[in-house]
Amino acid sequence: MTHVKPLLGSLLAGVCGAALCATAVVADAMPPEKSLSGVQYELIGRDDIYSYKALDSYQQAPFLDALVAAGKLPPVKDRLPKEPVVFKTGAMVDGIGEYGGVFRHVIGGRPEGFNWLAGQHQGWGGINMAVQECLVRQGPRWQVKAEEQTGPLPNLAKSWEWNADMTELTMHLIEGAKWSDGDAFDTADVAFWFNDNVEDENIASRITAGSFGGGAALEVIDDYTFKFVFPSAQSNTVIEGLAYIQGCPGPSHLLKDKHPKYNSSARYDDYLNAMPSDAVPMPVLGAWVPVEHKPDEIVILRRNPYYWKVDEAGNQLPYINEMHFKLTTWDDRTTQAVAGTGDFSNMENPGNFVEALKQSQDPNAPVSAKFGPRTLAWRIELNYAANMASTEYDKELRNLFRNLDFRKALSHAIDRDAVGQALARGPFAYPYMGGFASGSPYYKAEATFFTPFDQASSKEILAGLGLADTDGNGVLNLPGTGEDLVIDMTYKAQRNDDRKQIDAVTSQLAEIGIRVLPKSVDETSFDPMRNSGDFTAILQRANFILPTRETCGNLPVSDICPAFHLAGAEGRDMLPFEAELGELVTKFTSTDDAALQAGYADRMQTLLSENIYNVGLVQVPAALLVNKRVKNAHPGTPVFMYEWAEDSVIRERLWVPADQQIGELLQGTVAEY
Ligand code: BQZ
Repeated sequence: MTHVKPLLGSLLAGVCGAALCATAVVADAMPPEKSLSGVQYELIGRDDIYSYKALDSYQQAPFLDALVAAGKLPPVKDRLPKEPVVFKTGAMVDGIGEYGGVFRHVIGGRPEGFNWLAGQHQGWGGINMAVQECLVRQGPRWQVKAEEQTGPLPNLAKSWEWNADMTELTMHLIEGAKWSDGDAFDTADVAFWFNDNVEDENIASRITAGSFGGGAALEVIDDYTFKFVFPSAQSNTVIEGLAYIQGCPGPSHLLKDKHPKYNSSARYDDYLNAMPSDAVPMPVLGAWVPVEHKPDEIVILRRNPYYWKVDEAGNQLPYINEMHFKLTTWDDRTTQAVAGTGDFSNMENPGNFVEALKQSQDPNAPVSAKFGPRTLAWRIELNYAANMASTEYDKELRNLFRNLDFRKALSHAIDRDAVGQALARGPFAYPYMGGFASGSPYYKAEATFFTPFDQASSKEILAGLGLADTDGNGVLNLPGTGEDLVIDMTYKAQRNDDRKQIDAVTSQLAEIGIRVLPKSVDETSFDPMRNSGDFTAILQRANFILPTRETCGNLPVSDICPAFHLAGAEGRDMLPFEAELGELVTKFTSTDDAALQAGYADRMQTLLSENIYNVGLVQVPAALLVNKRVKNAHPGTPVFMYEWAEDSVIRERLWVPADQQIGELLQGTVAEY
């Protein structure tokens, strides 16, 4: 029997049922954590990175001159907005760049489609973020000093203000920016995104209307001004929800006609597939436009001649002409970055750490590797929607999941040190108990409940729940249906590290009489599967760092959030702590007081870990690998903090000296519509 720390004594009253008190609460302090982080950097002011300003003159990538001369493109000054985003030289480590060349990404995902408004992803690994631009921006925020951490940075919305009682947020869009096909970007696009996607319940938008400030309404004021009207007082924190992947308008001039609201013969399925993955190019606001997609091979993007950002010398960005996304595997991304055949990797696969670190020590290695804090964490999500189960067996299983004692039995049965060593030998992994990963500014070890490895407790708890191996086959039988306790556990087929953890968990749970049946799902179709709620359990990596980022994936903030606890036809049968979790999110977003927010986050962390909302496994740090020939990749850029490194490294500002540039496959071309 493990000890219960005095600090956690108050918990006993709340959670242990009379018969189980001796074993049900086995809480302990988190073991000490050893940091591997070797990163140091200087923090700067919000406005030191970029501002919005008209310059006297503008230049463009030289090959565009011919297109302008041939009348295929308007002159650069007419393609740029009135006041473009101007990146400041002082914040660029290698300064103003040279045009041209290729940036080679390697990714494990495959584009699901380009209708991100309807929730589709484009294959991850930075391709989503190359095409989507959002109202505000999180990536570069890691560089901003604490005193100026007032929220995300501007992007398509260049400024905003609140009314006196904080119920109306007025936002001002950049004026005169254009989609990559030359169409104007304005409030028509924002209204379409919000009114016809976010607020349409038939569409699995990445932000849900109900959770955004308690149900906001959008009012268009003029072409470049709109406001959100909230039912109750909000704070700046609500703006966090308007960054990637949530607040990113799409081309309404193309999509509107395909939306059932505007086209009586269109169905929602047609709308979802209005921008299929092979229909390139499509209009984007991002710095590069997909112009070629060879399935399972490559997606090639070319510079967007209408991109609305420049440097202080008036050079239109991006500097790099062509982006490649080779479609292979996530492990290959690291292998290729280390070998120098790829330019970028979020080294997040512990299986590669030791080898990659060794190779990158060589001064001639194409990349160097430095670890940041632990921000990558894996967990098991159990499906709590018993009232949506389609069979008696599923219903019994889901009811078992809903029982905290059962979740404790699972958690105690997992040897997290062994799971960590199965991923990578060495000091990389640290136990994860759900909630915020340890690299989150909101993580506190003292607010985190730790359930140590203790299979004797697991067995006792399971026996107390009436689970016994009645047919002697080594697997416990469910008291109701009498069937074997088998948990189908879904994971992403392409993720080796997930697979290794499934294997470890399968053998560890077998030791307490629970059979895990691993089921792999292709990463491309994983999201629709998860959103449908049609699974028993999922093992996957979660990136819970901020309460406001992908909130729907983690917390009960609306009927479809999180996917592991959907509301059925009769509504959601809440677990005892879920209402409070939802309220904490509302409280968190309705204040700007950092101390209050930290308090709410601590409470979330406690609720999440003491109730084992998800069964945490391990968490690891990651290291960003960028090829040394690429300039302006700021040292210390974290793999994942406010956003993934693809955004934090500010790719539109990256450049490669002409003599080190790699030949472009589609030299001289831009997207044609
Ligand atoms: C980074 C990221 C950029 C999604 C995805 C992927 C999806 C999840 C998550 C990561 C990949 C890379 O992560 O692993 O390093 O490049 O793309 O978007 O795991 O399956 O749903 O949240 O971002």
